[in-house]
Amino acid sequence: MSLRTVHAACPHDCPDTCAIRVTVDTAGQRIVRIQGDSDHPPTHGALCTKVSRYAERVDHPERVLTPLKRVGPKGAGQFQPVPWDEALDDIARRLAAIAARDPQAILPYSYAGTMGLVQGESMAARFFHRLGASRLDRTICASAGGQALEMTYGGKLGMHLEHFAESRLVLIWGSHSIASNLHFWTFAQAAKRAGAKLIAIDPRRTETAEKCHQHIALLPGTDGALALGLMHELIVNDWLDHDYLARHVQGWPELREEALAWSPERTAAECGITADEVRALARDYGTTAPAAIRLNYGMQRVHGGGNAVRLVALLPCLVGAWRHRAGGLLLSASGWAKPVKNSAWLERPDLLAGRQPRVVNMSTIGDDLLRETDASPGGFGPKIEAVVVYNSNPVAVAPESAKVVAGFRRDDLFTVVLEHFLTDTADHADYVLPATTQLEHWDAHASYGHTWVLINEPAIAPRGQARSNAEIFRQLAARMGFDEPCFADTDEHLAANAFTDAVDRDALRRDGFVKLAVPEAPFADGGFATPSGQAVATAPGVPLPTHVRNHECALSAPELAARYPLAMISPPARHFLNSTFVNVKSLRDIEGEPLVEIHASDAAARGLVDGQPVRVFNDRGSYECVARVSPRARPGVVNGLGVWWRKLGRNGTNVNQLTHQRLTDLGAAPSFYDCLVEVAPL
Ligand SMILES: Nc1nc2c(c(=O)[nH]1)N[C@H]1C(S)=C(S)[C@@H](COP(=O)(O)OP(=O)(O)OC[C@H]3O[C@@H](n4cnc5c(=O)[nH]c(N)nc54)[C@H](O)[C@@H]3O)O[C@H]1N2
Ligand SMILES: Nc1nc2c(c(=O)[nH]1)N[C@H]1C(S)=C(S)[C@@H](COP(=O)(O)OP(=O)(O)OC[C@H]3O[C@@H](n4cnc5c(=O)[nH]c(N)nc54)[C@H](O)[C@@H]3O)O[C@H]1N2
Ligand code: SF4
Ligand SMILES: [Mo]
Repeated sequence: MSLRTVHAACPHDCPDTCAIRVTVDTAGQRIVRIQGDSDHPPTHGALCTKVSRYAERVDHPERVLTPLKRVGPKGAGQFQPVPWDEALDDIARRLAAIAARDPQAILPYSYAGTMGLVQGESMAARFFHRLGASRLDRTICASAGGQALEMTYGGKLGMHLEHFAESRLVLIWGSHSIASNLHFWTFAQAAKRAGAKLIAIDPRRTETAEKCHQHIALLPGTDGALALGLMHELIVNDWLDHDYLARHVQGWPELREEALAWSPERTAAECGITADEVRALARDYGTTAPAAIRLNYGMQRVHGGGNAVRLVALLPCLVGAWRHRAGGLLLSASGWAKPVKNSAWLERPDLLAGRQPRVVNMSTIGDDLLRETDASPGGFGPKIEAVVVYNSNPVAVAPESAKVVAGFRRDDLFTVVLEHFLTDTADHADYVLPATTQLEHWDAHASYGHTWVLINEPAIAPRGQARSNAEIFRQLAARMGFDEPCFADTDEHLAANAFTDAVDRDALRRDGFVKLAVPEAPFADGGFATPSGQAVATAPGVPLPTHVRNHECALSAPELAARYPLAMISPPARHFLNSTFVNVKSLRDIEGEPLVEIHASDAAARGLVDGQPVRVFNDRGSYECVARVSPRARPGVVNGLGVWWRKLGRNGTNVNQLTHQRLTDLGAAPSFYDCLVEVAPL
């Protein structure tokens, strides 16, 4: 047996972006071992359960290994294999016919199935820019918090992951780290062993919250109020860093006025917690240094998510936490890599050649697939006639599934899906094209949870007839007659040049990863990336952040709450990654079956017992699953875990049957966790 070990990077939408070593038997193309790279400081050789079983995904018996053409009705998932040339010729012919009328009737739909710079938006972006297709606003996950960070700090910038180990107080705010940010949890544990206090702020009593010293179970969508209440206490007790505020915060006097309106009592009433919890949390935060906040995207999936992130992001400025490298905040670190990514070269927006195709928000795909042509000024524009999906599973993950499904079932919609598996979305395709996995292709990665960049070398040859996303778009480009030289760039060339010369390429190839040059304590002396160089509370054209209530809650929508009194959040399941891995049996067996966690008092009021099949419903639909009567749920809030594949669920639905398409205050993102429901026995 001849063994070879290559450097890889985990491609999944996870802040950890682990460095991986893959060992293969080159003769048999067998995957021998997949292990974390112990030399990589932020991820130190540990992989999560999902990816340590990656071979099960790559060599899954149900993997799509040939191009497939639809033979049954739309959505039935009935296909027959066809040769590559036949599929690509037909797809190019049909796209060209639509483009001849208006290329904007073609919509690319992609997200972070892989976070790779090559198999994400490189050749695909070149292709759609050259075509003049509609542009996709990629809002489904992080744009509310992202815009909030841009407004406050001037970019998606935050602490180094590794420095959390030295913090004395760690607020784990809207983050189930053990599930979704495992390597952060390792550093938080190190801090705990050294005497730090850990506090979780989360409506759900997660395994992470359980292992913290304290858990504050606020109502979903009330984080902005909590941040203001904390500021109130920091002000009245004078736990402020006046020098830092004066020099490095723009709009502090106005923010101070706003915060003084949020007494602990008012805050507690809004958040569904006690005034003493507010006071004690403020005391801990105001009197412990260095204090660090690990904020995660879960808390911004509500109407006021953007304002809430702005308010939480200002807290470290009030107490001067940024002065220490182990103080401050981390929501996303992706902005640190922005200057070293060759994005314009990878994606070539110049191929638009002055055209400005309309922009479609991926989070309202349900409504948008059902829209007719509206050519009036400011109108929707042409009806969507074709969708090309890659790195995403919108039928499962987008809000208000009933509409998404109806859209994808349109007989007059031409749908191409690049996939590894027959997902709920692939079932709706006219053509499914077999894509390679991370073990079979080149890529280059930055991270949103740490400050390193990584390379991914192919470990095995493509399985079956699979081709990389970039290769598929290269071949479509050739058939469409796009003859610009950039359409000849190979995957290896794209990966090798994904970063600027600021990244040491030899070291990247040799070690698999390189650390970015980011200051130890980036805002110790201000220096934010905003125009003023200060953290912004308010500035000309930038309104003061305030608490914005949920679209759907008892205070904002009392009539709706009378019919649907329970707030439902739908955070990630630990052994799935969004809808990825749901079809890997050993992982699905750990998760069991689709369920909703409900507090004993809410269960008793509805005559429900643990394990009972239930219907979770609202005006948008009904989702059948099992009730788990559990202290993980707080009164008034139910937790529908994970984005299951609809076809593996009880009645062919998942939680998104219940969610709506109303957007967040900033960033035009979905508000998945801002959703009222009722639960009844089935
Ligand atoms: N295992 C696993 N890991 C993942 C993912 C996955 O699906 N599975 N998803 C990945 C993706 S796409 C992302 S974007 C990242 C981050 O994804 P996040 O969605 O941030 O993931 P979590 O940290 O698991 O969950 C967020 C936590 O926020 C809590 N929460 C919900 N609503 C509120 C609220 O209003 N306020 C507060 N304070 N808390 C709230 C939830 O109960 C949950 O415990 O994780 C990534 N990592
Ligand atoms: N109710 C509810 N809904 C949610 C969330 C929630 O918390 N609650 N979370 C939201 C969040 S944070 C996000 S980020 C979105 C995620 O939504 P998506 O980005 O759609 O993520 P996945 O569901 O993981 O689907 C990714 C797909 O890409 C495929 N894929 C992976 N690698 C490749 C590749 O190299 N080539 C090709 N062609 N395909 C590949 C995988 O097989 C998988 O089917 O979901 C959102 N939806
Ligand atoms: S999913 Fe996250 S924790 Fe798991 S291997 Fe990938 S990057 Fe690491
Ligand atoms: Mo996400």
